[in-house]
Amino acid sequence: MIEDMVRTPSAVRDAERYTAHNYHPLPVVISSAEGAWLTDVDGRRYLDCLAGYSALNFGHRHPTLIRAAHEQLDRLTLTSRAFIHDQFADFCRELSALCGKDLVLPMNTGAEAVETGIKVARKWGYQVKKVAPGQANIIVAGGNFHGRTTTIVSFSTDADARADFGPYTPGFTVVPYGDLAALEAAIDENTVAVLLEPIQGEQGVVLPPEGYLPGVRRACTDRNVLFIADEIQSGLGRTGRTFACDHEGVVPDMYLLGKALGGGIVPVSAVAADADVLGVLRPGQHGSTFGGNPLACAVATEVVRLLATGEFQRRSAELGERLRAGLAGLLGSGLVAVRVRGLWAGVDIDPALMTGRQACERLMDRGVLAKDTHGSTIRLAPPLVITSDEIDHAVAQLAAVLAG
Ligand code: IF1
Repeated sequence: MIEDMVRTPSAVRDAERYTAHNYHPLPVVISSAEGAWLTDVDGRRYLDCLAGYSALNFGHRHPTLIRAAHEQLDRLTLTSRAFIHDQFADFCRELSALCGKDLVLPMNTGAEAVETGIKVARKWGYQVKKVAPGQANIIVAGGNFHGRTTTIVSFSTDADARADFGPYTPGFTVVPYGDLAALEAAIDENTVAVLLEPIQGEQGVVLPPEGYLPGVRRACTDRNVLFIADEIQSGLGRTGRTFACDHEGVVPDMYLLGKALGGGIVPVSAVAADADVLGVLRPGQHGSTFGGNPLACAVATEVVRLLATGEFQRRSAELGERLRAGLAGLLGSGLVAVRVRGLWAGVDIDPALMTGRQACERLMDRGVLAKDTHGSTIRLAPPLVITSDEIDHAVAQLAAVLAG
């Protein structure tokens, strides 16, 4: 059955028949990948401009990361939180140094990191800020995407992500993204945290207004509120800096990390914060079966070391300017708006021309894989190993699609 599915051109439809979540994937079945390139079951090659929603910042199968995984697979893959293993200390020490924070708490998926951040902020609120029991409130932004657990979708403003998953978790206040006055007005004695994506990915790479993030930082400091930055998609080199917050010199109280932290090999996420915040957790109060497992730590430590060189941040910044110039050249020729930071772009296509989905299907026919976010917006987020020629190639294919 599986063999048949993979071989036949209707493999995607067959896969959708046998799976519950409907991602409405593009009609392509990938069988191998290297660097910025994917190969499908029929041997066709595609330039990857989605990079696993930014989980593949270092490219497919980066040799350093694959080697680390192979070596660890031959030694130890899993213990438990009850027995520390020999990869754990390096991972926590080197990731905390990269973040400039005292402590790191490893989990697996981005949503688990977000849930952990919510739990830690609430516990900090009750034990440190002395918020009345059960009254902790967290401010979030409209247009947010932080994952798909029932608590996280409770504060989503996306009907598709939220509808019919109630009853919803209370304790969240939604304010318009980018509106500092609204955020300041929403803070009260029960506010324990502000949870934000520094750049909103799913909304179509929506950049914060100049000064917004520093303003949030100041408001949180002044009002004794934790600033939690969800850098699961925007972090780890994607925008040309280690963290998207770095562009405005903002240091949050807590970083939420995931996606690229696992090098495109294993799910790895983490919460990084100082001891006065993460220290509220005592043994037995939080954890997970696979969080911080030896294989995850071995790969993620090498990811941190790749980032510590600054090479990927530099590539993202320099090549991002080439991407920006290329896309700006299409404004008025099918594009109505372009938003770029590093190698991360959201482009709005003239809705009269086509939808984002249609654009992505036509790009696929031209050997470029990208993903629409909604309406006529598509996101371009190639692996940071992409070359300048490949960027020019991707832009040229988009130009051809827009020209019809
Ligand atoms: C899907 C979107 C992107 C994230 C941020 C937490 C998470 C994500 C900023 C949760 C995950 C993924 C999930 C995937 C598609 C993709 C996505 F389209 F959903 F919104 F990237 F923009 N914070 N984003 O972007 O991390 O639990 O998935 O590891 O669920 O459709 P996760």
